[in-house]
Amino acid sequence: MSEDNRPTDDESTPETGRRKFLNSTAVVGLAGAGLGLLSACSKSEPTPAAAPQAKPAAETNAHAKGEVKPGQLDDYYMLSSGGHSGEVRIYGVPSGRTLKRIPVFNIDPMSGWGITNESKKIIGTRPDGSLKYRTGDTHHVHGSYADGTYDGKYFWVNDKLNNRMARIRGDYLECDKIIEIPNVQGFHGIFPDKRDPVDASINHTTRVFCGAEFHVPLPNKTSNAKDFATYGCLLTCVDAESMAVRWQVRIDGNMDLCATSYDGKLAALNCYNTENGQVYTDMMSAERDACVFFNVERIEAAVKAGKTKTIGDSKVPVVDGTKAANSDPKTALTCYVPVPKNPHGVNITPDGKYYVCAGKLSPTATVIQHDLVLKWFNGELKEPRDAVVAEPEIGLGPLHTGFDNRGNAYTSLFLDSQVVKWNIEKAIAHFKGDKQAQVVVDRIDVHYQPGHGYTSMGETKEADGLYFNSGNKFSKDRFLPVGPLHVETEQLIDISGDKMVLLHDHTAHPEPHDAIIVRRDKIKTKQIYTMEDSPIAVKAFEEAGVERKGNKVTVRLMSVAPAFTPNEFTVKKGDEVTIILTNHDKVEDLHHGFGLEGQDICFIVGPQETRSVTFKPERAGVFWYYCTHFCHALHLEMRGRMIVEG
Ligand code: K7E
Ligand code: CUA
Ligand code: CA
Repeated sequence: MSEDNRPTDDESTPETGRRKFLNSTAVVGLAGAGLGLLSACSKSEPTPAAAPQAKPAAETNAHAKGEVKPGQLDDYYMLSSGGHSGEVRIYGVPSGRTLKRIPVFNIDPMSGWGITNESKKIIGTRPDGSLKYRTGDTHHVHGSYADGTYDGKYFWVNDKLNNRMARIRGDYLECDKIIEIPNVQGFHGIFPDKRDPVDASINHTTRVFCGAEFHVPLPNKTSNAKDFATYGCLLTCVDAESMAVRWQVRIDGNMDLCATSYDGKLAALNCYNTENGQVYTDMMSAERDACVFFNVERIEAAVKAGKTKTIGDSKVPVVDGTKAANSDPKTALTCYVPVPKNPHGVNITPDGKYYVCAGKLSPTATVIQHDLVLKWFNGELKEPRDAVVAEPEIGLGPLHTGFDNRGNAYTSLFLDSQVVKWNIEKAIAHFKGDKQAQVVVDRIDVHYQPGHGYTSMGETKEADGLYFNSGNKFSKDRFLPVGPLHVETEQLIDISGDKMVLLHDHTAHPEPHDAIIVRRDKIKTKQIYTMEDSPIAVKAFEEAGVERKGNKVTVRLMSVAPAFTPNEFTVKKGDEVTIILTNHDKVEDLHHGFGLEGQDICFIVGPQETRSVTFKPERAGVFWYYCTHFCHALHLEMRGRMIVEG
């Protein structure tokens, strides 16, 4: 056990650590039972950085066979989308243990997300104070980069349902910002850039690119509904820091998933509906669709030069990225590389050389060479299709591709229920005419129908080639049946050898799509909040109590285990009551909950954190508030009364 009670892998016997933890809790408990002595809680100082002490697996390879013994820590964080649960999850890899569920586009009574004033402000409210949205559909989580690898600062996730993008800050692993993207529907793929295409000194993420799948009338007016010529899709660029929408690009076809180059120059999005079809038969009619490349530097210049339009009420500058307007490579903003019909995911190799676009309806993967696309933009390559350097047949229903650090790609095959390992250089040799080249290296059955698959650190230049996680869409017979709706299967595969080896299954609540597997030293979390960060913190006992201004009542509360101060307050029926609660406990993990009987209010406050809620009591009477989060031997006794006068 380290100084700050954090377990480390050096802790040989879990038992020792456990006893120490219980001891320190008992001390806190006794101190707390002394009733509200603040000094008793400052025993343990805030511990800002939580990077586990032991070396990550990339150095020790400690868990290469996927075994994490009791008391041991995982080597990676896996940040996963939660689909139409609206949340983001964190799993440990290789164990598959669930570490956290981060509420984002959903409502979460445990933490109070969508219930506290602070979270409502992030989600957005209507004039009457109610939430603007309560649902979301997350597909893709990606992290901010510095020097071609994760810097742990931010993570972004899309909401396909209400066309929003959320940011999660890496230190608390909580959502801190949500924006709406104008002029689009079916917002699907996202990817942060990895460096600036113009300013060489900016070697970190400053933009996030967002694709949109569904064609909508531009502008979206009922009178345009039958006029398909007005329909279109846009690529959106969002500023990583301010989260403002910087610009949009009008394109032909639609935008599905996204990848960005390591030099910052290009964003690539696969397009399955070049036909601009409204029904699936139309969307499948063309033999070829496209992988569309966006020249970021030129787009930024066009925006600066004012070669833009706006759409409807939106003030976002929109540049023209359609084929017709970009036929001259030397000035083109976009390059449409033809690929077999209805492709899905696009991923870039860790060395930054190739994009792999999966075939979906075609049993192929298309390999597009990055510097050849740049050559096309310089007028040195005749046709965009000439940037394709391989198109191996790999199996049925290829969707997504992960990479190791040895030149191999791992593609999920939805229809075959397999993951196929194939070698990129061999595929290129085969495409050039070397029919002896053995492109496919190995295949492994997964259970069943995989969607996304991704490797440890595989979206960075630090890809380590140790693990591949297969996110399967159907679990069928893999787990105890729990009624008509089955749990999803996540399968961890050891890719460190020539042959892929299935290590284990773990469950996931429906329904994850994409995830990233981030080495644990990349994420440095804070364990304690900073009281000063909240402008409304109740900083001392003298500040606690009730303040009335007309029918607006502010109740300032403090929590110190095992008591709320004050433990009684009085308001009137119909008052607009705001409760502000500051948790004065400083011990790591010592959260208190605040549940208020009959008022639909429930949230937690972490050590040194402040949160607030506003509501109108509708009935007179006595209503207990109690601690919902087990905190202390006297947790059940931690409560107080709200008296509502009629
Ligand atoms: Cu293939 Cu939304 Cu990334 Cu699902 S998407 S799997
Ligand atoms: Cu405070 Cu339970
Ligand atoms: Ca198509």
